Amino acid sequence: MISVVKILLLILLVNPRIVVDHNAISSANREFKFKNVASPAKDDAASRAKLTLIDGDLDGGSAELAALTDGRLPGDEDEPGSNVFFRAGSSGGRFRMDFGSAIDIAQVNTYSWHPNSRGPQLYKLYAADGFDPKFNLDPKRGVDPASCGWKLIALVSTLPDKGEMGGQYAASVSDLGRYRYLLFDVYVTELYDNWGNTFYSEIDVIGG
Ligand SMILES: [Ca+2]
Ligand SMILES: [Ca+2]
Repeated sequence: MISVVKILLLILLVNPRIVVDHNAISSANREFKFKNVASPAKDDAASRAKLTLIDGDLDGGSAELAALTDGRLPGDEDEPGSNVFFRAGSSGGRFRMDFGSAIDIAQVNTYSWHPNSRGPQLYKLYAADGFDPKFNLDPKRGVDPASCGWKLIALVSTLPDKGEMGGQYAASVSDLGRYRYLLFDVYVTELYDNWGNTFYSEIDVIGG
C-alpha cells in the first residue's frame, strides 16, 4: 500500500528545487554575487538558444530580448537599456527559449536589478519537448500552456514579504529534466502603479 507520506516524498523528488536570493540595495554589486545562487554565466546553454516573444510588448526603453542571454550585466541599479522588461502599465507577457533539440537542463537561473518595484521576479516556468500532438509553440495569455504540450515546472516568486522591494534578485530552478523549449510567463510585481514590470538582466540555462 502506498502511504500518503510516500506520495508526498515522490512529489518532492520529482519537483524541481527553487532557491531565491536577494542583495539589498546597499549590497547590490556589478558581479551579481549572491550567497545561495551562482553569478550569471556567459556561455551557458541559453547563450545558444533562440528567443521569441510570444505575447505582450517589450517597453520602448527595454533592451532587445537577446540581452537576456548575452552574458552582459547592467553596471547600475537603474539601467533600462541593459535589461529586458515588458511595457509600463502592461501585465507582462510570455517568451520562449528554443535550444534546437532536447537538452538536459540542470538549472534555470534568472537575475534582475532595480531600486524599486521592478526588482523582484514573478513568473511561471514551463518546459516542453515538442512531441505532444496538441503542442502549441506560441500559447498566448488566456491559453493554459499545460493544455497544449507544456509542463508547468515552477512558479517563481522573489517578492519580499515586507521591507524594500528594490535590490538585486536571483532565482534558481534545479533538476528540470530533458527539454527542447522553455516558456517564461512573466508577471508584474505590483499593480499600484505602472512600474511593476521586472528589469530582467540575464537568464542562464545550465546543461546537465
Ligand atoms: Ca548567460
Ligand atoms: Ca544580459
